[in-house]
Amino acid sequence: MMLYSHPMAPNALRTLVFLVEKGIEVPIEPVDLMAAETRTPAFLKKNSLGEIPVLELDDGTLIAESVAICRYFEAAHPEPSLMGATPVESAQVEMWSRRMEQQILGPIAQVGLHTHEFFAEKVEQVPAYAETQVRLMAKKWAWLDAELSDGRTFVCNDRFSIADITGMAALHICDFFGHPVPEGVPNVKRWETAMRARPSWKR
Ligand SMILES: N[C@@H](CCC(=O)N[C@@H](CS)C(=O)NCC(=O)O)C(=O)O
Repeated sequence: MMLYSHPMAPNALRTLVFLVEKGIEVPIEPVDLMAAETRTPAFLKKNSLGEIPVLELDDGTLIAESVAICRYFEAAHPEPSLMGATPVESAQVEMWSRRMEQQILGPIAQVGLHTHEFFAEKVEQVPAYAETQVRLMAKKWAWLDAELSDGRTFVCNDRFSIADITGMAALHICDFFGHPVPEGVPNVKRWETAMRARPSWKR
């Protein structure tokens, strides 16, 4: 088994944090993003989208998409459950996973895509669009703050899950592009402090 990954890449980081939280050790082959190793013909054979992470199983099966890789490990190692242990929990974690991906990770990722030179050949960059996404983030943090106003530490059912890990990936992008969580969202700050204190974040 081999995980093609890089700790600086937010989606790869999602899988890495998931594995640390599960206590699973997997051999990792670093892929140098900045050297465009994801865009070489050899890597494109592993993932035609030229993106990490990619998991290669011993029989040659290739699994791309960070959440798909997490789902594989959740099924193979159910404990501790990070994607919900019952039908209701699974649905709730999925709901929050999608919310954290679409409402939080998505907009901040668009800032990176539309401003960093690395992505210039990948998307038609519109820096003004990035500015709209920075403004949108303020609204999204406020939305999450209202959701967390019941005092819970974690976004779903007050139990750590992959939905929090997706939020951690968003924090990582916020750090990289210098867009910290703004003032005035104390409930988000409480969640952020808890995430940054986790051993998996420090790893
Ligand atoms: N939806 C994919 C997104 C993967 C993705 O965007 N990977 C980025 C790093 S975070 C990448 O490898 N980019 C390489 C490139 O654009 O050349 C997932 O969740 O795994």
